[in-house]
Amino acid sequence: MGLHCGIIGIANCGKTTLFNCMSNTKAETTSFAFASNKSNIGVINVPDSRLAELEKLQPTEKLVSATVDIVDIPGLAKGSSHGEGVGNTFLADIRNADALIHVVRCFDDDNLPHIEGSVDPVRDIETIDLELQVKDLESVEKKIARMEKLIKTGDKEAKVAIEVLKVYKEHLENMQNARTAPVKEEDKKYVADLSLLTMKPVMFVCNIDETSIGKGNAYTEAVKSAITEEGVKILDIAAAIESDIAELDTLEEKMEFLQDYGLSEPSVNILIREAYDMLNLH
Ligand SMILES: Nc1nc2c(ncn2[C@@H]2O[C@H](COP(=O)(O)OP(=O)(O)O)[C@@H](O)[C@H]2O)c(=O)[nH]1
Ligand SMILES: [Mg+2]
Repeated sequence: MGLHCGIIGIANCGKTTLFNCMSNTKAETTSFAFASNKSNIGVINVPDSRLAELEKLQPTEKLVSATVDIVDIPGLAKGSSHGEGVGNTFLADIRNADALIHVVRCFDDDNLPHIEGSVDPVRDIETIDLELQVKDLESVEKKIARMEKLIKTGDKEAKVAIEVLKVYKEHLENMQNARTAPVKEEDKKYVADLSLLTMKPVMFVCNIDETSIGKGNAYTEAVKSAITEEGVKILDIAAAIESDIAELDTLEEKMEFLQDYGLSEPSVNILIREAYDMLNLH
């Protein structure tokens, strides 16, 4: 089984649009908030320009590129950790992911009302993070309860485990993600079995309109100021434009279209490479 990368984000931020550009499969995009409760899965090749170059030098029978499984996970919304929206079956999909791509709406569109009444990507990130933190807190608290029982049987390791688990508990209660908890590398084993959702490596995609390509906008600036976590990548992608490009038949047409926007390759290619790097680093 390949590496799994999950696409998350609030309703209508462009997850499925982005998924379609990445995977070239056609899943339904719609503006109905809880349109789908099933995750879309696609296997994508990691575009590597070096592979093509190598092929020229030394033709091989088959060009083998790396692959990543990409999963478009709908359903996350305010209150979804309590079963609102489509319920929380999607949590299993997030739990199975090795890394996450968090898509945020950074475009205005009067025809596409935002579920919260306004476009505010920083609020949206906090909304999603909070839902995941609530779930993680549940997992940590359950394990603390289990360890407390073990301590009564004289288990010494359980005592150490509880100390570490309490650090995570406090961190999550302060609305922080598990991956930033002040815990030593060797102590992380005490939560490894929990597959904490906010422990997973994440990168952000700001879904922008075409006029913001290459320069960003006030929304993307706000996201960049809000995400202070070290090593977390933030990419601007105009998903709607990328999906138009993906529809074109010939490479020439695609290149022409890209050049009109000052791009040298589809931004989703960059995204796929970044996602692959993120998966391999962890
Ligand atoms: N204006 C604009 N609309 C977009 C963009 N990306 C997606 N949409 C539209 O937003 C709606 C929801 O997109 P979808 O990908 O289904 O969002 P999801 O709920 O996150 O999967 C669809 O009608 C898309 O056509 C964008 O960059 N700009
Ligand atoms: Mg969708």
